[in-house]
Amino acid sequence: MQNFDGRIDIQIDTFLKNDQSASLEVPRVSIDDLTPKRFHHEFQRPGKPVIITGALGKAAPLQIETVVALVGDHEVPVRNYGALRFTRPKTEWKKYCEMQIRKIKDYCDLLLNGVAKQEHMYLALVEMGNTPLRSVIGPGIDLIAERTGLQKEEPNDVNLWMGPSGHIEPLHFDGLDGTLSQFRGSKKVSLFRPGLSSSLYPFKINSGLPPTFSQPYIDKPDFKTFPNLRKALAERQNVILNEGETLYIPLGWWHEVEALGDDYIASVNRFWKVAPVWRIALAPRAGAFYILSKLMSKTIK
Ligand SMILES: O=C(O)CCC(=O)C(=O)O
Repeated sequence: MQNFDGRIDIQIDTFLKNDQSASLEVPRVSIDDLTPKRFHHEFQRPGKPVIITGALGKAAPLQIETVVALVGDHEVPVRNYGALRFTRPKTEWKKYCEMQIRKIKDYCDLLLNGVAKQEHMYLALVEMGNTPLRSVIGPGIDLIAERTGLQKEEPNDVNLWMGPSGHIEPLHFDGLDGTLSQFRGSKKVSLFRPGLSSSLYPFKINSGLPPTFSQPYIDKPDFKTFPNLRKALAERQNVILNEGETLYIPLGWWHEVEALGDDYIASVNRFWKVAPVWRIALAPRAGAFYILSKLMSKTIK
């Protein structure tokens, strides 16, 4: 059983202070200093996370009023985790979350009146490519494509994430390269390299939860149930992603994302082709998902 009492928090604080996470820094690079050649050699080819600054320009901060004016009437799926889910061990969850269809403007009301925070409701991964909001959030992402040489993984374009401060999107990895761009507010992103996967205890296939998600809570670790988690935590990389910044998350890197501040955040992510394709061998678990998705879309070459 997961222990949620105060004693364990104190032990964790002491543990985290003594670990090596402070020395594992993710570099920041200005968009002006990037060329496709540099990005490919320093970051994409070796599969190294990097924070890109200055790409989003005046589009950040993206205000809720702009979102409501441009796409308020769009109906989208909203993740509803419920007030109690994060008080229970993830191993007791029956499914990842409930999904509700809402108009974006109605979700924004819930963000402003505190209900979204109380009920852990998150507007996540909502495609905005064919909407009027693209004209605001798209140019920064297009600039990133131009300066990094990253190539969009069709058919996805720009995905909107909006949520209350304090929300934590649980630790998981993706089967593609990704960027997360902070259009309003800031986020804390905890990163773990793909080689640490077994120490992060992914859910088993057929457990009801996706095998791309990790079972333990990394900030309330239960070392009795998950003893090897210590190894992963010793290499945790914490990033504060500020408004206007973009984090490159290579294929297979585990990431947990916490919304900071005291009201709401807005972010946009984009998935990119993995290049060179042999990189899937460096992240075998994510590579398996990559190959599976290619087979399913019948585009494997
Ligand atoms: O921002 C978040 O809450 C999660 C983002 C994410 O998982 C991603 O960009 O891959």
